Amino acid sequence: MRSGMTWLLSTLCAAILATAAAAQETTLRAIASFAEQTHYTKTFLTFVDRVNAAGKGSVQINFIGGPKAMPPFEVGNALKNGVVDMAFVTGAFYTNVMPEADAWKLTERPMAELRKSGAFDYMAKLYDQKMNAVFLARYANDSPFHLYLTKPITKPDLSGLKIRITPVYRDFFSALGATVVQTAPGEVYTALERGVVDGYGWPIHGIFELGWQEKTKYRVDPGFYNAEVSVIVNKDAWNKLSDAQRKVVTEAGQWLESEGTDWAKHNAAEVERQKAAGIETIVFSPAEAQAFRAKAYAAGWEGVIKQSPEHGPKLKEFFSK
Ligand code: 173
Repeated sequence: MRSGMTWLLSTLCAAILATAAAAQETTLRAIASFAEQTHYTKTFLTFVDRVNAAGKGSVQINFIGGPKAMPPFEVGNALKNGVVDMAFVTGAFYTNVMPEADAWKLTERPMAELRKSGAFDYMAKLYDQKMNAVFLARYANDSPFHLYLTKPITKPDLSGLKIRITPVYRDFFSALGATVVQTAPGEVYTALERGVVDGYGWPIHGIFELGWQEKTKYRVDPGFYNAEVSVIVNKDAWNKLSDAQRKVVTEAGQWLESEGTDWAKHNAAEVERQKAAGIETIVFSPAEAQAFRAKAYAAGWEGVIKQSPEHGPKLKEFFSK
């Protein structure tokens, strides 16, 4: 009788616990480091919607907000420490936590290839060790950065010019002789308006969303590097998810990385829009253009290797063409 009772009770308990576990919904708190009206963050919100639809009753993402909710350069530590569970961010914003993250800008191979070659696994290990994070998906890709100016130049020489940067552009623009000023994207408009800077680095896309076309006279061609914006997840939060929950988030990540945006099409439209807005292009001679790009990569890798003598050379091998 006694053992029958115990059996009944433990069976009941097990059943109740199993039901509770199945019913338990996990919510991940997510932050974006680009403004909410940008194409970047709008697409991230589509990713969030996909998770929330497929993960109904299982896993949900609670979008906290953009850079007004948390300054971009603080996102790395917040993700590492679990203040947020998920971040939509570019490597240049968290070099304080993981200097190697800035090397994503130097990839000259598609993500699908990097995921097969060992390059992705190498980076994933660094995210694990240095950032307490899981790299879920790269969103921005196949899009160059450019130098935008309020004053014309005739050759690849930025002597006497003050240029707004992030770590993405620091080594290259410094090598071209610029005085560099680091700011978050949210401060660029005011810096241009007040004449604190004579130009800025930014990808080929996105300036209209921030109103910068009003203050931009020139775009320098060619572009250089490869813009990166990705979704990363706090490792403790990731490890707490069940396999089924991880599957939901992973599949949305795969969508974001491979189908999130047709960058070639998006960028072509942005180029047209810049032209229509009267932004002139400064085009170097073929020889100068080639030297300009070569200098970009040389300075970029030199910077990465200086920041990370241990991993920089290996990343160069993996990422370069
Ligand atoms: O703020 C920036 O210029 C920057 O570093 C960046 C990186 C990736 C995409 C857009 C901007």
